[in-house]
This record gives sequence, C-alpha cells and structure tokens, in this order.
Amino acid sequence: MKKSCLLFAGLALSCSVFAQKNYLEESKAAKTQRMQWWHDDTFGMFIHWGLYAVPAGTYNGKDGGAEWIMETHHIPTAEYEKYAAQFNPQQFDAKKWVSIAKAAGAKYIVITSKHHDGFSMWDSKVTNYDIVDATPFKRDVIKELADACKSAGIKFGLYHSIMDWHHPNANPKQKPAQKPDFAKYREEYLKPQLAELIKKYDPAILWFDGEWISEWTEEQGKDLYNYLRALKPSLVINNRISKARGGMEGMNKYENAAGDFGTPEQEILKTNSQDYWESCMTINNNWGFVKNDQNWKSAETLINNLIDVAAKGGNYLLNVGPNAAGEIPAPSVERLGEMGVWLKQNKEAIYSTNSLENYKEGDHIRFTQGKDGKTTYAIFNKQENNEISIATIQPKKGSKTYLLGLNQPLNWTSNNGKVLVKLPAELPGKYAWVLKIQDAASKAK
Ligand code: FHN
Repeated sequence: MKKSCLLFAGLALSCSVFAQKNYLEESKAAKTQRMQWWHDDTFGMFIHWGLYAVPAGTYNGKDGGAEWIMETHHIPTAEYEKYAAQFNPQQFDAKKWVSIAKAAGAKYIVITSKHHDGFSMWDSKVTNYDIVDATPFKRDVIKELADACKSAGIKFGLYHSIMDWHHPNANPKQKPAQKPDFAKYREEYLKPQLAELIKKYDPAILWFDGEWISEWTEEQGKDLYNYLRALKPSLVINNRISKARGGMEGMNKYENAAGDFGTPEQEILKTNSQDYWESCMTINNNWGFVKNDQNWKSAETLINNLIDVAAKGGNYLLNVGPNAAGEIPAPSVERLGEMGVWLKQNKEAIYSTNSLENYKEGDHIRFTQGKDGKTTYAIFNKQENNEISIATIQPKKGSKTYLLGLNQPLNWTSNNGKVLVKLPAELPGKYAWVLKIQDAASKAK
C-alpha cells in the first residue's frame, strides 16, 4: 500500500477515534423527536425493590430507613450482605407486575437495577454481589421484567445509583486504611455495569440518583451521558446524571447540564414549565417496602396529582415498593387500579397533550390541550348546581363541548367572557371530570 494511503488511513482512524459525537450538542428538534414518546406517555410506575425489602424498615427492633436502612442503622457491610441469603421472592411474577402497571394506565416502568446499597438486581458479569449469584432465588428479575414489558408494549427503564455504599472504591467507609479510587469505580465498575444493562435489557430510560456525592462532578456527568448515548442514542436520561438538580425541587440550577429532564421528588412544580420534567412520588411514605407504613395516599389525591402534573406539562412517576416475597402491596394495587379506571374514561386529556400557558382556573379546574392545538380539555374536580363556569377559554361559535364518558354534546352559553356549561345530573365516574371543548381559544395569560 502506498505511503499516502497509509497516511490517509492513519488520519481517518485518528479522526474517528477522536470524533466522538457530543450528544450534549443535540439540536432542540432532535431532542424533541427523541423525547416525544416519553412526553406523550406522561405516566410511569416506579419500582424500588432490593435486599432492603427483607428488613422492611426495621433493624434490631428499631424502625427507620427503608431502602436507606443500611445507612440509617449503620449496618456493617458484612451484616447487610446476609440479607442476600434471605432474599428469595418466590411470589415474584414480572407479568403480574406489568399487568398492574397497565391496569393503572402507566405507560412505562422504571425499576431499581442498583440502589445505594450496591446490590445488583440482575445477573451481572461485573460482580457476584447480584441476585443470581448471591441469593437462593437465582433469577434475573431485571431480565424477566424487561421481557414482560416488551411483550406488553410498556417502555422499560432502569433506576441506577451513582452512589454505592458497598463498593470499596465508592465508599470511603469500606476500607478506611486505603483512599478509595473513585475513578476506578467509575471506569471499571459503574460504566461496565451500565453497558451490560443496556446491552442485555435494552432500557428506554436510565434514571440516575445518588449524584450528590462529593466525588461526582458535572464533567463526569457529561462524560457518562455521552458514553451512554453512544451505546444507545435513543436513551432518555434524567438530570441526576449531572450535578444540576436543585434539591428535591428537581430542576436544573444551571444551563447545559447533562440529562434530559428535571426530577421533582415528592412534589409537583408550583407552576407549568416548557422544560421536560417528571415528578416522582411514593404512594405511602417510603420508596422501599416498609411493613409498618400504612400511610397510603387516596386514589383521589393520586388522580388529582396526575391531572395537575399533566396540566403543568410534566410526567408522573408513581412508586411501588414490593415486599421480600415479590408482591406489590395490595393498597398500592388498589389505588393504581382506580387510577386506571379514571384514565380509561379520561385518558385523551392526559396522554399526548400539551400544557397551556393558562393551565388552571382557581383550585378546581386544570386545562390541557390536544396536539391539534384546537381541542382543549377542562378537567374539573368540583361543580355546583350541575353547571361549570369557565373564563379561561373561549370556545369559538358553533364549537362542540362534550363530557368524556358521555357521547351527547353539552349545551353551553357564553356571557361576559364566561362560558357556562350545563352538566348532566349524573356525572360518569369519580373524583374528576373532563370537558372536551373542540375549536376553543385559550385566553392569553
Ligand atoms: O436516596 C434516594 C431515595 O432512596 C429514593 O431512591 C429517591 C427516589 O428517587 N431518590 C433519592 C432521594 O432523593
């Protein structure tokens, strides 16, 4: 081969090696296209499940901590590892869990592949501290759930903690004598585990957490974001891969941070946002299973949260904490089922909708808008005298107004800028109702 060809080949190689695409420079249009399914789906089921389900919130007779129990009670690693020998969730049924999510109207699932305790809930080649090698159960629950989601047409996502209390190079307390080599943990453990999760289970979402540790930096977040998007360009990744999250409010404190969406936790944004965001919330008070936590939010509260989130342009990721037997607590299943009944009747006001600048009127009316930009949904959870008055939107003359769940159009009048809609004596369903108003204009804020 002539020298010139060798030179060209060498240049081409060197360019290709250094021409790694920077996914952080993705255009707004490309990001919109990549995120569209996620934004349309609106509602996901979060699952926090791991060894912490064995103690279930109580250690040595003392309550406290759920998925944080190892830290809360300062359980020595060797002591905590013993839970692996007790973890044998014979009632685990991935298809059943997916059917619960579908019955709720959840369109995606995000399950903990590894929480802060460092235990891997899949058959990892990077460690034996995993569900197949370290427990009598010996089944790869991540694989079983990924397969069940795929069969059921539900998107599959993984929660993965950057913080790792078990790995000696990630936890200074593990071996005080030696200075942990966090870079070694990141390059030889964290990244290889994420690569095998992507390769083996093809998640659509990666949901990071534990980014607050001092060892983690924005630069490492950007590097990891590009590493992962290069492995799977369509991945949707939350903002906890970076350092930008402003506490539990969850939105970025600064621009150009790594990650695709903000992550308010146990709260909903106070107003609407055109940024991508997802509120994650528990149904009782804990993420992981706690046998004594019976403080369940009502179905009415959960449905009104979903409505509020959708009206503000966000997603709602609602958590279940399965027990050590592999069962999702019945009170969670009941509430999720009621959400599904409500969504079955009113789903077009929630999925694939956009937020309006005027997303609410008073405390009892929220608005969403169909992608056609003409259909407005007025979602109300209180009415008097079988009528509802709305000032925020102005249906065009001749436009039709329906109540979702009933077929015949409703009578409405417009007077002094207010629309008065007569409601039937019996409203279909419970908790909240949807007026579908075709060809309506929303007043500017
Ligand atoms: O420390 C975690 C906690 O255990 C849980 O996983 C929540 C849910 O996202 N995130 C962290 C607390 O902000």
